[in-house]
Amino acid sequence: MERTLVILKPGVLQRRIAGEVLSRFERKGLKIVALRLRGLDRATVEAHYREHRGKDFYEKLLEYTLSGPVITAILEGENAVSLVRHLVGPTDVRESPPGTIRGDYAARTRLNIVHASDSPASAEREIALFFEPQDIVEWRDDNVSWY
Ligand code: FUP
Repeated sequence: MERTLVILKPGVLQRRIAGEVLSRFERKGLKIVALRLRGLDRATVEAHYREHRGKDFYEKLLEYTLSGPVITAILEGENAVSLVRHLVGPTDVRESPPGTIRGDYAARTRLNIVHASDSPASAEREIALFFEPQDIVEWRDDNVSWY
């Protein structure tokens, strides 16, 4: 089963919408297999966003991501990476349709409230960056065939 990493960025806790955002992933049928509330350190965020180093929005992106606690989660399911990206919506909030998380909750791209891995390879790298193997809880669905 595929896994993906999501980060509910500081605005989510500030706005008290963590439950609502997590609920969207759960309602779709994605399974939470790791979940943690924490502040991130700069080195981890720099490693996470290394592809954006040097871009004009980079420092502001780091500043926002480090501005308060976040929730990191690993979600599991068939095609979890692309399912979660669809629920999250496009990076540019002007393009994010209503019904997506960014479409419904984010008015600025820099503050687009959630991160979700963009490929299975990124998911693997990001999961290893934010979680230890023992943080992941494997659990079975009993008699639930629609997920
Ligand atoms: P995504 O994978 O959708 O999170 O998008 P990117 O990895 O391209 O961007 C990471 C973060 O950089 C976004 F969540 C917000 C920020 N960003 C900007 O602030 N401006 C941009 O033009 C592009 C991204």
